[in-house]
Amino acid sequence: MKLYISPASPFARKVRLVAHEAGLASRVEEIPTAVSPLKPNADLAKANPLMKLPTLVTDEGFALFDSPVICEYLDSLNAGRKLFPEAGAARWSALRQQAIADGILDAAISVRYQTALAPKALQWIDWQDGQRTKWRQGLDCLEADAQALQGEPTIGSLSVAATLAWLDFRYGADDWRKGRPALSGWFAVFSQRPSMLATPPTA
Ligand SMILES: N[C@@H](CCC(=O)N[C@@H](CS)C(=O)NCC(=O)O)C(=O)O
Repeated sequence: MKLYISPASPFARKVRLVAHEAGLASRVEEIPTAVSPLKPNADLAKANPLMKLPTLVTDEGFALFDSPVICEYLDSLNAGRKLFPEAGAARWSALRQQAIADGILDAAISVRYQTALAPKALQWIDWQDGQRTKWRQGLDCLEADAQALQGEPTIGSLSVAATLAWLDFRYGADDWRKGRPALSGWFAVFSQRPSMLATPPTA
């Protein structure tokens, strides 16, 4: 399988974490790929018309995206304990955690694109503040329900870990830990997992 990634991408990291936790890392060839909303990547477009990372091309040559779909595909090949709980409350809790983690990233990355790529005259501060509210409230929601992250890893906790690590990487000065002791305590322990140590974000 070929996995198109950027070493800085938190969505790609989520997939890489799943590959490690599912015992599939050796079957996934990581292909560093440059993307930007301002520079179409014609090569990546052959596999993913949205030109986003991560994109997975299976051994059969079928291209999969976006990260929740890729993660579920990898888990379907997982011979061990499943990372997507199969049914019931555990499943909906893990999928909800993934949705919150991905939503925080959608908000934070859109702000980063605007602050890093848009000219000063096009900075829309009220809109950025609105996105920051979404990501702050998402973190508060994870803090309130941090107990649900405990236990063996799932797609939910792996998504949350990829998101928190990226916030440290890109928005370290914002200090998401402040006022969130349960979430930061959980993350300190989870960060020591071999899958986390094997996939640090790099610029
Ligand atoms: N919902 C997508 C989001 C993927 C995404 O936004 N990836 C970023 C990199 S972290 C990207 O490819 N950006 C390039 C672009 O927006 O053109 C997923 O879960 O995979």
